[in-house]
Amino acid sequence: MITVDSPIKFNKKSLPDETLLAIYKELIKPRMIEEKMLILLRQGKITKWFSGIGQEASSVGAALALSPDEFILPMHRNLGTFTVRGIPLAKLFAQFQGKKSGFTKGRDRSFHFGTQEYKIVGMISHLGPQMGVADGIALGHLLKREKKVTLVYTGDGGSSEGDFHESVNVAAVWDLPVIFAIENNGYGLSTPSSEQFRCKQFIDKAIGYGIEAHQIDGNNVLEVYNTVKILAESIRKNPRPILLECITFRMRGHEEASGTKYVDPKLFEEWGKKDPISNYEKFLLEENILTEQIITEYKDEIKKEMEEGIEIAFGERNIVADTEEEYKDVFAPTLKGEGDHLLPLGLGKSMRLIDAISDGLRLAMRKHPNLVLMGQDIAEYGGVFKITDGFVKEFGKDRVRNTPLCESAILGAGLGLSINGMKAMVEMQFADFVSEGMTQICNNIAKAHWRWGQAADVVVRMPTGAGAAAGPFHSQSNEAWFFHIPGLKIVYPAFPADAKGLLLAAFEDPNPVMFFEHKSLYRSITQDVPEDYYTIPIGKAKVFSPALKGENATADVSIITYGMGVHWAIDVVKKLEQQAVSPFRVGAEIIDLRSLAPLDTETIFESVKKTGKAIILHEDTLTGGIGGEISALITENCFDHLDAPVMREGSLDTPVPFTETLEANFLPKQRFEKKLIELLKY
Ligand SMILES: Cc1ncc(C[n+]2csc(CCOP(=O)(O)OP(=O)(O)O)c2C)c(N)n1
Repeated sequence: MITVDSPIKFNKKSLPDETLLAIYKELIKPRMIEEKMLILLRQGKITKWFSGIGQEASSVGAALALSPDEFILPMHRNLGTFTVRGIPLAKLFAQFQGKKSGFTKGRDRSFHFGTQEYKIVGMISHLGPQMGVADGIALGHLLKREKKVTLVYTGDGGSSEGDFHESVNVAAVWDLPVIFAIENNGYGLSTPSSEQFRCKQFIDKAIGYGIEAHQIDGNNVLEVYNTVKILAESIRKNPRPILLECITFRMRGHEEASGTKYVDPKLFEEWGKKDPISNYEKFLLEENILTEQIITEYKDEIKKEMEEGIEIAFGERNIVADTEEEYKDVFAPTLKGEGDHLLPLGLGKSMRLIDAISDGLRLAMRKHPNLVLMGQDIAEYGGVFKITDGFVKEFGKDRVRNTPLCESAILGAGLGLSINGMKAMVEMQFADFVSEGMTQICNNIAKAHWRWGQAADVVVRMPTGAGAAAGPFHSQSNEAWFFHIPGLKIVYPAFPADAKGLLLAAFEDPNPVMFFEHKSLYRSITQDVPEDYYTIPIGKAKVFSPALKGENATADVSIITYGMGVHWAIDVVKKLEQQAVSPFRVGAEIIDLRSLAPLDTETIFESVKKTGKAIILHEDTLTGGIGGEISALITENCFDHLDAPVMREGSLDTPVPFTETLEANFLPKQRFEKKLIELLKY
């Protein structure tokens, strides 16, 4: 563990007395709030507290050094960030108390919130994802030619996460104006640095990323303030990431319930002498800048503000749950016009699925100048499937960005761009690789609006599916991973015209959309697609009956499917029709879901109530697939109309095999035919 001087050596440089006093006042405020919180905790009036006592200087010094319109992304010990930014204490305490007037309406705890008003983006529990978000915010500033710095905190523990590596790496490659402030307090929960990393100090890590680094005494508020001021000024002129290691110590346990048994008591004694507040106070008194009278004045003022805040927050009635509101806030409302179905006007042109997606993407880039595309090899190379071929020429490299292999940081950057007023598309090179970014999608992006009202305007494109003998890591169907996550929209078109209209709708929608594109359909299916701009509403299925002939013909089975399943269903129905599987006429309504979330249950139920028989088909493995959910919905809602059990068919419950024969056996097409006949015979 690295130590700092005791007593701390302050250098006021040319700072005027008023500034030195203002810094003092800001420094004691979080300490006073914390001391009060610890009392409330003992009284059982609050439930949990992560203390930053001993670390106030790194939060306060940095926040004072930045301009109020520059984003800060704090962690769980940075109360000083919130107080310096001037958040009214009543609102802050209401947040801590889970009251309605808090920043998350009681939905998330403590510092887990963001606020555009105060330019703070609070953490999610997973720690590391903050850094990718900071990258995105900084990228937004860079692209808008705004000379602004973004500062993100992490701890010595959180810096072991892959997100640290990815985000610092992306920031380095893209010259992003970010200060990565590492508060090195020697512990990650109970784990000492010696069991967390092998390098001596964090500034050594910066060498590997090719970026600049500085190490400072994190307990010396003037050193933090002056350093961040100088670095921020320099970054604004010459955008680049800088790693700033703040050496400090946590004077209490990880959180109050965890105790401090795992810390050598000598450390508390040693670091107690290096307390950021008492040392600074002593310095100012010795310099005759501060007096006992001013100290009392400041403390009385803060005490009054605190007491008023506590009274308001504690006086606010507890939240009464309103289910409708809970649902409503999962998604950002679509602005006027965004949800409208824009019909195509012009004539169609024959396009393969891949051409239609490329065309949609191009039109979206023309329509939304703030849209940024990010993905591996998508720039000059045009992406592995060539969907963005030629895009760099038309839109430039700023907006069509090759990324390092850093899925998590890039998805985080997508959210960061959105926080900074931009739109983002992230192309997964293959849908399989999205597992690298699950936290960002499922915990950060999906929950942002419900947690603190921040729209996550991110489209994630997912080249998916089997059929090319590509083995278990380039063939998976993983839409069900996301189907279970509130806050995500999922689109999965089966035809070129739908793909284009739905992709354009996804870019109109301010919410995160997972856009699945079946790789085996990219070049195998062609359709007339309108060349102009149009959208198809997300959440609307399409129904058709391929084999029904004659005016009075009726369907006697509903096949509910999507993606490749739609084409398998059409083939099977046509085949059975041709064979005239006697005595059963195959009158089928195929419901091409097109969107999986929101799911068009109305269309499904309407069809099933008419036909009385339902089968769900998907390429995804059967167990835990979306078919199970649809089956349950049909049983619950259409039971009186059913003439047979609801059936499902999907791929085998194994990983996707490589060899062609094994893959064909894995996929459900053949079994579906048998199941369908079984259902018709029922
Ligand atoms: C991904 C993840 N793993 C584990 C945890 C549990 N956890 C919360 S804070 C913490 C320690 C963090 O240490 P550090 O980053 O050094 O910050 P400090 O608490 O010392 O300020 C751990 C292990 C978590 N929140 N998220």
